Amino acid sequence: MRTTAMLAALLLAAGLAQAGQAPVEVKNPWARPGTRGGNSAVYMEIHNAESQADRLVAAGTDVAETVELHETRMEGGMHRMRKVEAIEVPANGRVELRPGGLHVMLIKLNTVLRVGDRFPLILRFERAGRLTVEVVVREQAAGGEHR
Ligand SMILES: [Cu+2]
Repeated sequence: MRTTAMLAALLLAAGLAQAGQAPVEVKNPWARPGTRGGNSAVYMEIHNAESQADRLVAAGTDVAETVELHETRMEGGMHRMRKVEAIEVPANGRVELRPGGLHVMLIKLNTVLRVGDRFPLILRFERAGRLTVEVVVREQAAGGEHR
């Protein structure tokens, strides 16, 4: 299965990454509720304490068949999503994944995601290596809109 292969690749990459003080920190990871077979998206703040920029290059989780890095842009008055190769995390800075902007796209959920549910998400950074975060499912913050 595609997810399994991806997780295996992430685990391999993690084994090669150097262990050390966490240079990258993820705050408030959350996902929108979703139905089995449907889609969802994960949002978070990524902080980088290093003096060099890092990049989020992959993400994986068992709750979805496919996981992609996406950005949403306004085009002709409409929100359009597209896949991106990586999400830049500036040196001594942060990047925010939020509704209407960058997000981790969960495609074809293997399970229902209800408000209050939690699931692990593996993030792979070019420099910082692998990081697993616990994502909580909650309703979208007021004013935000996905798609
Ligand atoms: Cu998306």
